[in-house]
Amino acid sequence: MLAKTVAVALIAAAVSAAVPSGYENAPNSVFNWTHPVDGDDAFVTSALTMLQSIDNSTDVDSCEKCKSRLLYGKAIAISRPDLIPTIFEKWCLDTGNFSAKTCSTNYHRNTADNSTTGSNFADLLTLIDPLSIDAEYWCAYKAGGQCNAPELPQNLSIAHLWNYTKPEKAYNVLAPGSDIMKILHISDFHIELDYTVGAEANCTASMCCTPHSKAAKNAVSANQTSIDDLYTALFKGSYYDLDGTYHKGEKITALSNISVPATTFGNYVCDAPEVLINSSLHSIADFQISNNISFDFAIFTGDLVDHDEIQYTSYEQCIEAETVIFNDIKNVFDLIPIYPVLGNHDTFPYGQLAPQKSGFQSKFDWNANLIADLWMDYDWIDIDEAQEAKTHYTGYSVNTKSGLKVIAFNSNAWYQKNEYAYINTVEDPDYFGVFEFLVNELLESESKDQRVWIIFHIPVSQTMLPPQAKLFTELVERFSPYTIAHIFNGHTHRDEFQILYQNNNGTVESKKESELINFTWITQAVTPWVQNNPAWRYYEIDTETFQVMDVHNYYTRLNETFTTEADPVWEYLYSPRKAYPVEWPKTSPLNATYWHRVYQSMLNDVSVLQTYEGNAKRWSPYTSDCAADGSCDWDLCYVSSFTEDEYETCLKHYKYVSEN
Ligand SMILES: *[C@@H]1O[C@H](CO)[C@@H](O)[C@H](O)[C@H]1NC(C)=O
Ligand SMILES: *[C@@H]1O[C@H](CO)[C@@H](O)[C@H](O)[C@H]1NC(C)=O
Ligand SMILES: *[C@@H]1O[C@H](CO)[C@@H](O)[C@H](O)[C@H]1NC(C)=O
Ligand SMILES: *[C@@H]1O[C@H](CO)[C@@H](O)[C@H](O)[C@H]1NC(C)=O
Ligand SMILES: *[C@@H]1O[C@H](CO)[C@@H](O)[C@H](O)[C@H]1NC(C)=O
Ligand SMILES: *[C@@H]1O[C@H](CO)[C@@H](O)[C@H](O)[C@H]1NC(C)=O
Ligand SMILES: *[C@@H]1O[C@H](CO)[C@@H](O)[C@H](O)[C@H]1NC(C)=O
Ligand SMILES: *[C@@H]1O[C@H](CO)[C@@H](O)[C@H](O)[C@H]1NC(C)=O
Ligand SMILES: *[C@@H]1O[C@H](CO)[C@@H](O)[C@H](O)[C@H]1NC(C)=O
Ligand SMILES: *[C@@H]1O[C@H](CO)[C@@H](O)[C@H](O)[C@H]1NC(C)=O
Ligand SMILES: *[C@@H]1O[C@H](CO)[C@@H](O)[C@H](O)[C@H]1NC(C)=O
Ligand SMILES: *[C@H]1O[C@H](CO)[C@@H](O)[C@H](O)[C@H]1NC(C)=O
Repeated sequence: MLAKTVAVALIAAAVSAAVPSGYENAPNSVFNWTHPVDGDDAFVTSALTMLQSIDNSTDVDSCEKCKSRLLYGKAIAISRPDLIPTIFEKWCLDTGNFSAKTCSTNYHRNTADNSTTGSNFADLLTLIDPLSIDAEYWCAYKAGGQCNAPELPQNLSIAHLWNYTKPEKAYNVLAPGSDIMKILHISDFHIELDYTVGAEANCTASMCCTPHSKAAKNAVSANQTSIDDLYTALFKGSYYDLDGTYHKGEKITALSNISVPATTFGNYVCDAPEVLINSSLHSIADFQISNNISFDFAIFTGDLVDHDEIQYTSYEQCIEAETVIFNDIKNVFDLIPIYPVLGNHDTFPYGQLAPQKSGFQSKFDWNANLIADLWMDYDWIDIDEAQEAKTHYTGYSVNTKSGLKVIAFNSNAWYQKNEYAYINTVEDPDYFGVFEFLVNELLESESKDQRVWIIFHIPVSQTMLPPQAKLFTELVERFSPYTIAHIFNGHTHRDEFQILYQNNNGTVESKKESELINFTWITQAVTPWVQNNPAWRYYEIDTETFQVMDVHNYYTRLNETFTTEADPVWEYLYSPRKAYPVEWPKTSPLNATYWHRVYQSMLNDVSVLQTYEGNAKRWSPYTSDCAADGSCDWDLCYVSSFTEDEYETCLKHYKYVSEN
């Protein structure tokens, strides 16, 4: 409920208006307010006074204030959504609590030049129910924790989508056959389009390795000569030709006043220059040639656009990043089909995606149309699948030649940074229609005894809204082990896995081998951002059950490219079967049981934990020393949790490091 002081302030400005249906009982009729008639300036001033009154009130907590702002914002948005960005950006600045950058990112009206989301916020206000749990979720995740995350309603379910009964056969665990196919998994390229050889790579408060990198304070080191010796690979304009031959560019000297110059192939605090992306792609092509194999297909789990600041992230650059990378992939892999998904960066503005039901979907059609057509042009998906992708926010399903079905969806639908994800989170938790799409695909496959892989960018545990995370796990449980063979994610840039248990209450004791449901693969990135070596992997897949029998990881040591004239050397990193001390028959798949035992081994032996953490970062120079300071212990909670709630519970309440 609105506190009295706030409500009084709201009433003070009331003139008269129709109350939208459903809000008849809103506190003191907040909707009984229309803008002053003497122009927009007066409207804005009046609105700011109202927001100020909310801030000034002393007997309400930050959560109530945040919800009041949404309620009041909605009252404005009903009649003047166009003024929302102006009002809220000004309010944000006036509070003195937020940087100009934060206020601009969150509230400045949308333009094609900068990735600001004020117009998306206005869209949200017109649709959100500010008296519902949605407002609490918004205030928790979009407004920096002004509310605590609300209690997850226990009765959430999407079981009606599959007619409640799980058929007997769907409990069957299938045994692998004897043939293998090889599938490539690549992810998170994050091309830095304005990567500049010689620019500052030791920068503050900006993206490094760009013309706009802000140099670190006192950046020029006392021993500049030694720094120059450490970073000599300054070849501007280097590239690979279509045959994969590397052409070294012109040697330059670093700009003056640079403490650490950005070298040809990248730096650990920068996103990937295109030449690094092509180096990774050609290393894969070379691998196929030297081993005389061809991948049957590849999956790409998202993120093409870089992490640059909003004023350097434009609509044009989003399109350029998407088209440049898919074009590079097509050039190198030619006839090998790639099944991609888009990531949280692959949209404009950042992280946004509107449901069709919302009426705002047309703001994002350009992306779905561009991407679906591009994938179709490259022969990765056919015209029907492209049509499906256009209507499902670039989600689609493909029946591969091998008989496996790959289902891809756009995880921005449930992303905590997406304004549109806060509409009907609980009332209509499938507001995007993604669950219905997934379930229909899975039911169809189940009825045909077909196996399925599900691919999406953001793992369930990473900033997925809790109601949708819960429903997704319900779905995974329903369709495991018979239909869902595997789940693949990217996003974290680390090489990780996460296990789903039946009754996980965060304690080590509750994570029982007898209660395994499934797990997800999270793959490495090609971008070195932040502090990782670039990497890719391929799987050995059983051609009967489409389970992973082994996985082979390749990487390059980026620091070795800092001084060399040559292009990166890509090397074999590891296979879990050899790296982890878990007895596992060659004929058994790397399934949830296998990963549960790897987890147990990490729990009991810090050297195994170290192996995991090193592999997660591909042994970059920034790899933690796990034995030294317990700095890897969080991994133990992380790998044994599937949702953010499970992970937080594990971290907060329970001892997760074993006694011995
Ligand atoms: C709106 O405000 C006017 C003037 O204060 C009042 O007469 C009217 O009853 C209010 N309407 C509602 C729905 O609260
Ligand atoms: C809110 O408080 C500030 C600082 O005390 C004051 O300047 C401002 O007039 C107040 N605004 C309202 C609407 O009460
Ligand atoms: C601004 O910061 C002050 C001091 O921390 C806090 O009391 C106030 O609630 C904040 N206001 C907003 C709108 O965040
Ligand atoms: C779920 O519980 C909430 C109260 O926590 C209730 O309002 C809602 O109607 C319930 N929904 C269903 C589908 O039972
Ligand atoms: C529900 O599923 C059962 C078992 O699969 C099936 O026999 C029944 O016809 C289904 N009912 C509906 C309404 O789809
Ligand atoms: C990077 O910048 C920091 C200041 O932020 C400075 O202390 C450090 O020496 C710089 N590193 C190098 C290698 O110059
Ligand atoms: C400069 O760095 C080089 C290489 O690390 C080192 O050998 C040398 O002693 C350093 N000189 C000074 C003055 O620190
Ligand atoms: C938008 O981007 C342009 C060009 O980079 C910049 O000049 C302008 O200040 C930015 N506007 C905002 C509101 O950030
Ligand atoms: C968690 O689950 C374990 C095993 O299932 C049980 O022994 C323990 O009491 C539970 N703890 C809590 C706090 O629920
Ligand atoms: C994993 O595979 C082993 C051996 O094939 C099997 O015994 C086990 O039940 C499987 N685990 C799960 C969770 O399906
Ligand atoms: C690169 O980093 C690794 C890991 O820290 C280190 O072992 C290796 O010596 C470094 N190579 C160079 C050339 O600095
Ligand atoms: C999920 O994963 C495995 C593959 O490792 C698959 O065979 C099975 O169908 C699913 N269920 C379990 C319990 O692992």
